[in-house]
Amino acid sequence: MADFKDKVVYQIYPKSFQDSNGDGVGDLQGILERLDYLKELGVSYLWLTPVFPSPQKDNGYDVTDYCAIDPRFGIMEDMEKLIQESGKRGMGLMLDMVFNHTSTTHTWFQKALAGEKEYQDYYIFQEGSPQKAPTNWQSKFGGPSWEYVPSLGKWYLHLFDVTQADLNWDNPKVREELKKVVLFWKKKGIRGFRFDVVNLISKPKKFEDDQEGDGRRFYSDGPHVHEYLRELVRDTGIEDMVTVGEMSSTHLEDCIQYSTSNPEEKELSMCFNFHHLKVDYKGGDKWALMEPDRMALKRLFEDWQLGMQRGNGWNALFWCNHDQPRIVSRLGDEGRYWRESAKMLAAAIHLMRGTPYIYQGEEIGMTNPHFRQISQYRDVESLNYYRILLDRGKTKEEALSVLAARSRDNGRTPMQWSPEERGGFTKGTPWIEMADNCRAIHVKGQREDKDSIYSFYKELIRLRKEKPVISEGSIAFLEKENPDVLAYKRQLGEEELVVVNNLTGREVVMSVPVLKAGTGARYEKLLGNYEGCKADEGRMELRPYETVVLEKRGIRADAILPV
Ligand code: TEU
Repeated sequence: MADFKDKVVYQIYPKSFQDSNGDGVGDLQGILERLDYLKELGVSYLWLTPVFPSPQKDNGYDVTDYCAIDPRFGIMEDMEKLIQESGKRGMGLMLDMVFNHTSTTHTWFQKALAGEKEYQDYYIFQEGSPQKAPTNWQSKFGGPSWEYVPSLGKWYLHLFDVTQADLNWDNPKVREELKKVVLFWKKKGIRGFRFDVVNLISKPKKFEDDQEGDGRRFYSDGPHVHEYLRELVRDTGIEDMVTVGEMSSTHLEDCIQYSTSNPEEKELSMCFNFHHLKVDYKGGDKWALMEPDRMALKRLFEDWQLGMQRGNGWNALFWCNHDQPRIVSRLGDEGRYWRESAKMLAAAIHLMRGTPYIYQGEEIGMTNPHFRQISQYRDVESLNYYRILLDRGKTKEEALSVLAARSRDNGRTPMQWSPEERGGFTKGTPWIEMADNCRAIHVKGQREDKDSIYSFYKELIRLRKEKPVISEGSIAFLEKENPDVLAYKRQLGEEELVVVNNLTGREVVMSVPVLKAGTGARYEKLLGNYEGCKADEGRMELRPYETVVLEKRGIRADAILPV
């Protein structure tokens, strides 16, 4: 069994982490320079988003060659050194395997285009008239998900950009090719993998129009997905490595199956799902703004935490990644309670049942960059949707305000290392602008400060390693009907933690029955983001965005309440 329950994974978006050669693009040498910082933070695994050769239409998620390094990030020797140097510091590298699709510049696709039947079978080509796509499915980035190739008289499927052609996993040759890729990196000393949208790999036998939606119900957690994953894991012998699947529009029962600990049915160590990050999508539409629905957020956490516990599955816990706006801008407060809210959000996630992921910059409370012009955006999805929003009748200002809240570029601005110009990220011109607050929010200012967001994350990571109740304990939810508070109890034998989070910027009073005198238990504050803790007989007063973690210190006849 891979050990991942008491560990924390740190996600690096290499393009925006650290530039070493002044070209404005982060690189592998840059990551090497920052390994000591990551060691000090205490994380155990580093997940690198794709650094393989790519035309970068989708920032590396459009891969041309899975077994090489894109020159903009460095050379293979840099990767080998990174594996070695991370290992010396007790950290393992995880690579991002984009196996649902390749770039259309991949030789396989090029050969398919040149008419080689063998390679056409690597992808999902369908005969058809140029006037009518095989189905009405929509691409995740906007527009149709089929592209017509006149020279072949066929359409190919692309669930993402038109330059990202979906692979045909029903073809055993494709599965063999991808196993070779995993083995190549395993041999190099990679310690784990993140599999991109891996629950989309199995498409239905028959392609039909979706009368209700964009087609996703036909291919999300598709017909052979579990079988194909089991085969990949078995044939590459990665059962004992840390593996995480990114699951798009997934289902609980499937995630239980993906992450089951049963060795006979081994698929992955854990799953990302995104349901909790859609609670501010109006009518489920990412591009329609709405205040976050906190009750929905709580219910989703409850369903997934309790469901995965029941089924013995394992969650990847996260708020942020390179596709998401910054969480402090989204569910916290960028102003007065910036520090408090960033810490509360961290505690809320890190102390649940699962393995936490930290996305670069989250540990210092990085915010959205507040871009004001379309020229500041780089992401293909944002650029497409800007046009779509205008076509739908939005004004430029309206469309820009939607992007400022929802664009994936919100999470992609360069890491803020120091108050110098360009945040210590590069000596050149960054490929995407820095956030406007980069002189105020940076690693340098927080590293030595015991009260900083950074120090709080460090403490959460340390506690997880130290306390089995966090890594192994069971979870139960408290205060279920209160939309303002996310509260839960963790338990392992005699060990017990009560975690209480005020999700609002207001003072909130809540009842905590476990704290009632007469229950015989005694609790002490283990962690929080304010001085002390306002608790009284079975009742707590929470300050704006307050988080309090109480630890049971044993049973006493003269039970006293927390300090
Ligand atoms: O993302 C999958 C995915 O579906 C989303 O998170 C996507 O960004 C969202 O639907 C857009 O609204 C993964 C990668 O994380 C992402 O960066 C890639 O663009 C995508 O797959 C395609 O490889």
